Amino acid sequence: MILENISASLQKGKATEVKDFVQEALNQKIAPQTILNEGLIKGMTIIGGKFKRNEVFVPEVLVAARAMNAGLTILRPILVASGTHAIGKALVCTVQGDLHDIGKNLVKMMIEGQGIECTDLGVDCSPEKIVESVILYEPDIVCLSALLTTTMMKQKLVIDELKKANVMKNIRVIIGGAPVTQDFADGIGADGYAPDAASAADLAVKLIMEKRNLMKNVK
Ligand code: B1M
Repeated sequence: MILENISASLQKGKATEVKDFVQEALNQKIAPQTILNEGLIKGMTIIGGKFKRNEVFVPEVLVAARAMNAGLTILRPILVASGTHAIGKALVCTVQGDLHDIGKNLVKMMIEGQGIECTDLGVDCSPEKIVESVILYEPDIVCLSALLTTTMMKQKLVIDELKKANVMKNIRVIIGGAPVTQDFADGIGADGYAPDAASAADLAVKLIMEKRNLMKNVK
């Protein structure tokens, strides 16, 4: 019932209600992951379907997205609490031309939950900005999110620019987002693809561990 309330309030864009229901669900000892998947993401998926069928439009989707982010502010500390000490560093962003940030925010949250320190570059990030940030922050992992078929090719552009800047050997690039697939990731030379935020976090840990072992063998 409470999960349905979260989903319904999110669809109406009622941010305060969503926050209250998320808190109530936590008080009822419902697992944070269940609240996320069966409350927040479920509501957003329903809105996505209505958006596709032209039953709702950008303003409704925008308020629903704000309500989703409001709910995530309550869940965030709990979902990231498991990470105690940093095992590595990640840079997360949504690529140039793309303003969708909910999936990216979830990836950041899950990665932090695995004890990986995260720098969030936000949305609409140009390849130049990403290259500069890689040089500045020296992350182990770069996470690129793209939600539009028109922006997924920007993920390739970022990898091309990272190669040109000669920094690919120090990092591992993970890509994801609704239109992205493993085949696409393989085709553009990404080090990994994850279908969802939790898998992205698992993959980040795996790649950091592999990278550490590789470095050890080189020394
Ligand atoms: Co947009 N939008 N949108 N939108 N929007 C989609 C993506 C769309 C599929 C809707 C549709 O038509 N059915 C469609 C894209 C079509 C396409 O390209 N094939 C679309 C469109 C067309 C547009 C505009 C062009 C609409 C317009 O203006 N006419 C416009 C573009 C703006 C721009 O970016 N330049 C636009 C705008 C917007 C809003 C601003 C209104 C809003 C975004 C608000 C925000 O993010 N703050 C919005 C929203 C909310 C959506 C939908 C409804 C929901 C997206 C979402 O947040 N889902 C979306 C429809 C849909 O997806 N059903 C849609 C929940 C989120 C948890 O899922 O982001 O997929 P998602 O993340 C998942 C996985 O993809 C994965 O993990 C998450 C789950 O754990 N993942 C990764 C994501 N990044 C990852 C990175 C990884 C690994 C996994 O590794 C690094």
